[in-house]
Amino acid sequence: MIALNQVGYLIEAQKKAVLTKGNSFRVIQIVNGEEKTVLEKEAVAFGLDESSQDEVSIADFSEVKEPGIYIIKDNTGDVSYHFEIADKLYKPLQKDLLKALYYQRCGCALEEKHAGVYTHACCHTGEAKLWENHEISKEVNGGWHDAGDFGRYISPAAVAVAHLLYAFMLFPESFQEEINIPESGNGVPDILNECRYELEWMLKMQDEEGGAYHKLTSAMHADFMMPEEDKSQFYLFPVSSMATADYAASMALASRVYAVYDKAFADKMMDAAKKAWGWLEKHPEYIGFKNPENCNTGEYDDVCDKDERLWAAAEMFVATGEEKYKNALEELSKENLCKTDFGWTDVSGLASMAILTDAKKQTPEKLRKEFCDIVLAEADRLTKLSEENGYLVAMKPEDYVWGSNMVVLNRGMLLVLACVLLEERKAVYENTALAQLHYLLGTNAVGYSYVTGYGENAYKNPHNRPTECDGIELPMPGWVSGGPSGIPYDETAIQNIPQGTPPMKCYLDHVMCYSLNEITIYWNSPAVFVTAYFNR
Ligand code: 9MR
Ligand code: ZN
Repeated sequence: MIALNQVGYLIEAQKKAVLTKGNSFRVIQIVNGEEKTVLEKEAVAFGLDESSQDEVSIADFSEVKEPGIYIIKDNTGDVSYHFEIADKLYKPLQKDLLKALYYQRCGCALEEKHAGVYTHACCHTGEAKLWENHEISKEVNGGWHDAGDFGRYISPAAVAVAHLLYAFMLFPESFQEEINIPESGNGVPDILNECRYELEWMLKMQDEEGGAYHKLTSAMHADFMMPEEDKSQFYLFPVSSMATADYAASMALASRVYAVYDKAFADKMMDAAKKAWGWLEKHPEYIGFKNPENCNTGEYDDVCDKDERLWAAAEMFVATGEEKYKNALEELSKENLCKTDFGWTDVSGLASMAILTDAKKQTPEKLRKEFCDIVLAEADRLTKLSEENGYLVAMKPEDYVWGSNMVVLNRGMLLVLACVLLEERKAVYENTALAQLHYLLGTNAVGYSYVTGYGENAYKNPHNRPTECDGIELPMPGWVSGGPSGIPYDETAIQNIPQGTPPMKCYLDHVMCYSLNEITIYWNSPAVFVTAYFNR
């Protein structure tokens, strides 16, 4: 096999393909259907890659810089998929990664004008009952379906929105184009229009005391059906401290971003953030969430809420500059948290993001430096990890968990943040960040591009109810798959992946493989962040 980024490479970027058999290669440009060899070279033996158990060689063709369509052939007769060399290469990808969220909109119809062939009627509009008191109902329509299921959960929502809003704040020039959603053309960038759909729903998810309901789902996951066919009763599940802290953080962040576009909306979100913060003060103890009996929808449980509280303190402080949030931030910073992670379980990296990208630099210099050093040290660690990996991805065998592509992309985000922070090492971090994207788009041991519609061998069967039920052959483009997991959970994966398969290869492009091939809003959002950086 010859594994490479099937979308392709930026003109000035490092370009490396991975050969599993060959040791020399030719780069061939396709010109008017004819093959033209532009480079012949030896590959460099790497040895055994631990996560895939492949003996690989690295084919470095960075010197090829002429824009065009290419393939690579090696001395064993292996041929790569087609790829492109060009500037602004990841623009369409970024657009579709973001547009994918529009397809998750709940509580409205997706019209042909915006959804093309992927239309569906309005879904999930009934009132939800409180799980703990069925006598009480609330209207909480809207938001994005979380994933391949129809549930809507606060922590994942908060994290996904945060990734997107930071992408916009840091790289606004990458979001000038419209993505054809109902609000397009209203004078507000579409990324903010799309996020607002989620934020408006989130505003409804707060109880009178300021706590955020952990989730809004049916009791049991729906069978495979179109969203509008799912008539099950939805419930509001109890408030958790994790969800409430994520809620405060994302609302504070959003209030900052939207202030220049819609002051009233921004103020409303700041009020919601303050109310949530008030709840957190009243409840300093950890209040987790466990699925009650007779409920199997997503749990999103976490054993610790300190990272969520830290993120909330950071966002509240950056948004308001108020002393009490600064004090909380300083206190919570002493907790033993990694401060570099951007996933739904550990959001402490988002606190770093808030502090380090705050243009007003309000955080005391000593604390700021502490966060900065931690982020840069992690970027160095990831760079080393990437260099020591046969497929150039900053992952260890044990990192292939449910949603491993999120780990890859969150690491990409961290590297991008490091690029923003340290000019001197920007080239190095950019290179490593791109290597994570290359892995996602095909430089991996299974030879798939893990984004639908992007790459000659893009996966096609995401675990996503509308995709399976809409009668349309191809899934909508721009969906990131969860990716390989060393410990698969679903039946299909367990039955079909032999024990002992190396973790990078524990993947199936199968619709029933929810632990390997689902889609989620928060696996796309870090991909938007990373690609937006390279589309500046
Ligand atoms: O992404 C979540 C992953 O990190 C967890 O290991 C897994 C099991 O708890 O749950 C994943 O989240 C799923 C959620 O529970 C329900 N919606 C679909 C999500 C993606 O599979
Ligand atoms: Zn719905």
